[in-house]
Amino acid sequence: MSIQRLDVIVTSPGRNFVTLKITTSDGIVGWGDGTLNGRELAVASYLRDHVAPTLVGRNESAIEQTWQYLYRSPYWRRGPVTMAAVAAVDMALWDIAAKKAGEPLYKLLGGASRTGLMAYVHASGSTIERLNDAVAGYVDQGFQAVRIQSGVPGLGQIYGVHDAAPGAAYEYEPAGRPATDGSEPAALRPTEETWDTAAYLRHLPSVFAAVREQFGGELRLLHDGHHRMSPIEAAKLAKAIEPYDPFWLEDCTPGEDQSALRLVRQHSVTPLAIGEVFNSVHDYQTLITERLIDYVRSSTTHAGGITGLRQIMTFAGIYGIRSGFHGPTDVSPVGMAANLHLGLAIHNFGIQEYMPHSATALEVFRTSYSVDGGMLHPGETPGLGVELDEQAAAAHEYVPAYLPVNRLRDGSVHDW
Ligand code: EZ4
Ligand code: CO
Repeated sequence: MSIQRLDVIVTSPGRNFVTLKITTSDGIVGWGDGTLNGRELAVASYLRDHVAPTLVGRNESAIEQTWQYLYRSPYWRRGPVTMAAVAAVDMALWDIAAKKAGEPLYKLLGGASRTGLMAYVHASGSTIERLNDAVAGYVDQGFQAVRIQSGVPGLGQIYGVHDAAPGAAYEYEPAGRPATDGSEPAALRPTEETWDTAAYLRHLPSVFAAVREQFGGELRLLHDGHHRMSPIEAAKLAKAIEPYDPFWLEDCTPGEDQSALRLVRQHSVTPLAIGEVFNSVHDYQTLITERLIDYVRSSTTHAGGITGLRQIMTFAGIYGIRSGFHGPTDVSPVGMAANLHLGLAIHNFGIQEYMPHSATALEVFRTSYSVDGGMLHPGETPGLGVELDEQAAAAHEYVPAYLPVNRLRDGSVHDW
């Protein structure tokens, strides 16, 4: 048996997704997610032009060997485009292997280490009152962990903050269809947001205080700093929110500066999570060996698939570091399912981010994972348990969409 065909499907049911379909000579189909928010077509070309031609005729069951081949043979290692492409192939091959075995994928990864995966969801509001309303909606649904993001007085729209109608799903999509800049022919530009770290640092402790006041001590509260602070600013924030017992502070500094977290650790016991923009175990070397983080934020989609993320989690496990896999809507349902199977199997699972996909996206991707009482489960369907409906996918053409640009008040570009 061998790999017979690889097809790359770019579809945009409300947002863009890159999906790889691998078909074997005996007609089994495997699906992989290679979505890279704002750079989707780069991954699609990498797969179509550089990967697909080299894989036809290879043994589809040689998953580890194929991973190493795609990682080492191009000479140019790592990087988000490469590793999203590797991820797509890796997931599709694991999907095929599990379908051939007639088992849900987690059983091939060592079987279930737990009965379900604790999820955290996104609550946000332009004001503390609106944020608390959003948190209350999730608590009513049985969620035990909530990420809290709020507006900052004096700033307008900021990343990750959206006022949902009471009781409605959080359908905020950070990648917006770009505005045209008025030129002819029209040039597309990401939208722009204004940022002020001092204003944010002054405000955020009061947000934690208000949510704790309303919901008590048991609810797990998370917060995402979106890479916006310098090391000393991050230390200040980590220390300031410590009395409110945060579950974690995410991306307090730009992740690529690994030693920055030494300074944060010196000042605070607030647990730290980082890694959604990382793509290999090497990005974590200092963070893990020096125990500078508590949670790994990578997803299968951006870290070389199940094989790549499993390497990271094995390494992290030796240091007692747990998973907090990235699960935004720009990880497709295929990537989400891969996260869930891996999370169910590994010993050092921590928590799983859960941002539900839109109804339109779920008409294209048919899923069998579930959420119940705040717990996720990948389901018992053989393989990953997600199938893409190609006819439905074809109805949604790619639309350019980019994450916003973050600027300080003086117009300079800021980390975000
Ligand atoms: O900014 O997935 O923790 N989640 C996040 C996300 C990321 C987007 C980037 O594509 O920070 O909203
Ligand atoms: Co984040």
